[in-house]
Amino acid sequence: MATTKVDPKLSESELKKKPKTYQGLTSQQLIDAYRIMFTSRRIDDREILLKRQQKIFFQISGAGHEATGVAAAFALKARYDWFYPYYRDRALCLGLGATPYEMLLGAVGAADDPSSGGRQMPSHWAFEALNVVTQSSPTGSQILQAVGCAEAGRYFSQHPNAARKAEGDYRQFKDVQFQGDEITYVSLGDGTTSEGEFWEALNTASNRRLPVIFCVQDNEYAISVPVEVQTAGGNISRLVSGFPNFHFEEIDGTDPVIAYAALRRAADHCRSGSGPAFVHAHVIRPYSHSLSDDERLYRPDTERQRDAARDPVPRLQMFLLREGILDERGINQIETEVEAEIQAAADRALAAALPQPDSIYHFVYSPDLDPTSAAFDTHPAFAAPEATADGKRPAASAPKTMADLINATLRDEMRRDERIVMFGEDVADCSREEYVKQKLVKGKGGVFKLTSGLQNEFGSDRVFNSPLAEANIVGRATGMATRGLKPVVEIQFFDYIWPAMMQLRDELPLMRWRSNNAFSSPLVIRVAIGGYLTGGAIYHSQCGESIFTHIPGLRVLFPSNALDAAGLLRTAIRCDDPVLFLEHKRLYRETFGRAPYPGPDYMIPFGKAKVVQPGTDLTVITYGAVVPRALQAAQKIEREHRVSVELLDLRSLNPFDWDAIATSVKKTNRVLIAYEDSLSWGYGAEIAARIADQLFHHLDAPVKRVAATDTFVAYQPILENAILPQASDLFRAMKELAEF
Ligand SMILES: Cc1ncc(C[n+]2csc(CCOP(=O)(O)OP(=O)(O)O)c2C)c(N)n1
Ligand SMILES: [Mg+2]
Repeated sequence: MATTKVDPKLSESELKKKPKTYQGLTSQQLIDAYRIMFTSRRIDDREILLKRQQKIFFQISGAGHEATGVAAAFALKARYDWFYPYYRDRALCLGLGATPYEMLLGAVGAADDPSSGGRQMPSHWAFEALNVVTQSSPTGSQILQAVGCAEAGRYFSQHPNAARKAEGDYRQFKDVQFQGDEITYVSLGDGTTSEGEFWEALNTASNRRLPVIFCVQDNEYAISVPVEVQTAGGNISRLVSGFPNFHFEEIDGTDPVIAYAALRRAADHCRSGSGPAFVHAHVIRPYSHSLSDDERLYRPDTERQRDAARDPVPRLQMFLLREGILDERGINQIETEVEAEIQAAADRALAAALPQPDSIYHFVYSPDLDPTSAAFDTHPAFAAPEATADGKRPAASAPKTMADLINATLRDEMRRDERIVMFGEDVADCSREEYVKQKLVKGKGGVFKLTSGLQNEFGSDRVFNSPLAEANIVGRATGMATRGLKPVVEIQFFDYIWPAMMQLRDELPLMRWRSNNAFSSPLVIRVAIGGYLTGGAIYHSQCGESIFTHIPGLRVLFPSNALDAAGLLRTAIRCDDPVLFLEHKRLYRETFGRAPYPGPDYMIPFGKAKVVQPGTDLTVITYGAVVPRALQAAQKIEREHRVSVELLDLRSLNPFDWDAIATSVKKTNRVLIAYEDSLSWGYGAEIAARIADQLFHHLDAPVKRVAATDTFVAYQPILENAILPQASDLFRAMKELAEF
């Protein structure tokens, strides 16, 4: 635990007189605790003043939560354990070693704010050197990440070689540290226990006996909503008590001695490998929810006075006096020193350099590894592939399906990089692995069999099934990747990606940008997408890629053939950014676009379109399953009307190949954008807008689009055909455009 000043030390004779400890806390530690708690409260007070003076722009306090925070800092190990705190954890962060100056830099939004460089609101803690991982504003989105963090720590202690640095891929830029008996601490408020992700996290931590301390700081309110409205029966401890493998504590979190004892027991349970712990700390919230809230609107004075009597700061002060640990002079001395330190810190923070406006694009993506670069441009080596786990060695030249080559790429990369782990629904060959060992069953390996054989070859700690919970998959993967693992996870159907949307929109792609490059979570999410299935209907046919290309920080790929899938997937796995890898289900086993195995190092850079066929009369820009349909239409129009179509397959949707588009449109002067998703607000709208904006003078005809109808995809094939863009629709649009 770190404090910034030397405390009034007890003299030798005083120490002899007072060998007494308080649940293991020495008198000196209690003095330290008081200094930290008082510092925390006074920073809140200073920020409130600065906000009223309009020198800072937001304030949310840790007031009333200080005792639990400082107890956690004392019970855990700074720079050793991992921390996913929430905004009330100011005292925890001070206890771990963060300084008032650093916190006030955050309040000002200074360039040197260690949490975010002025990008996040104050109290959104991130301290790289202290293993305090960047947190966000959505309540509860940190909890699954904490679970993934704990899983990564365990994985590295079981696979220490995986932690080694390697050149030429993301590992070069990701230092891994781990401790065999480390703990991950995650905290949240009482209201946040209503979020589904909270329950998903407890479930997995319990099931996998993970060393996670869940600390619920229950101040009885979530803004104005009281705990009995959030939590059935009004007490979260009662509801969670059935989870196996947990150590449970329910305590008065305004008493640092009680809180310390509980957190020590929790830590002992976790460190021993027995499983997670749940600490339910009853605290108070004396300063309203935030400075934007006035709790007098919904809490009567009687209730507020009752809370005030439990205020942890005066309570600890009284305790120190009563126990004779400090006298009034000692208390005064600490308080004077703290006031002076905060004054100096505030003066410095207010004078600190502010971020430059032109820095806004820094760290949207990795500054170290550019997946569009020539380093990811390699030639296929069409030699015989490695033997598969079952000893089969496919013929060198045999064309393979997209499904085959994705499976082969995953296998190659898992052999090459021990940091890769795979999980998702049904991705394992067989969770009850003894069935496979006893040769009772062959194993499944994905509903589309894309991960087939990987668990059998690489083991159940590298390839395993997740619960049926998409946020669980993405949230845990994000936490793992923050620690240096490379999760390559699967979302079984694009139609069911939505439970993970909070993680996908507010967490994963922002880890780097919001922490000003202190943290990052490069990983791959493979998603089976798309229709043309004859019976796929509404919930097994969806596209919707533009929703994800709209998210800065997320790379989005959509290959149309086996070779591109292999090359782009390998780049995705080796790169240093989070990647959404969209695999069209209809293309998995299609005859179109098969290719021989291109070797274990074949890569395609992101952002490079492929000219499927060159042409001179008009350009068709497309990707995914529309590529073979557009090709069919292009060949027909060439045959029947001598119209020469240049067909571009974008392959990579973010980044996309603007140069290829511009070159082609300048040549043909006519352009059609075709995509499988419903027409309005789709991916093609952005491309069309850019062409209109930047290539206007090169156009001889309006920019056209062909896409699905603005409906969902229906089950009956007659309806499906009418809804999804067909070769005949493309043909008609090409003809109109050529004749314009
Ligand atoms: C997902 C989400 N929904 C709503 C909000 C707005 N919000 C911020 S804090 C908060 C209340 C949180 O209450 P609790 O979990 O009890 O924590 P406390 O603030 O009381 O410590 C709400 C509703 C949010 N930040 N995130
Ligand atoms: Mg609360």
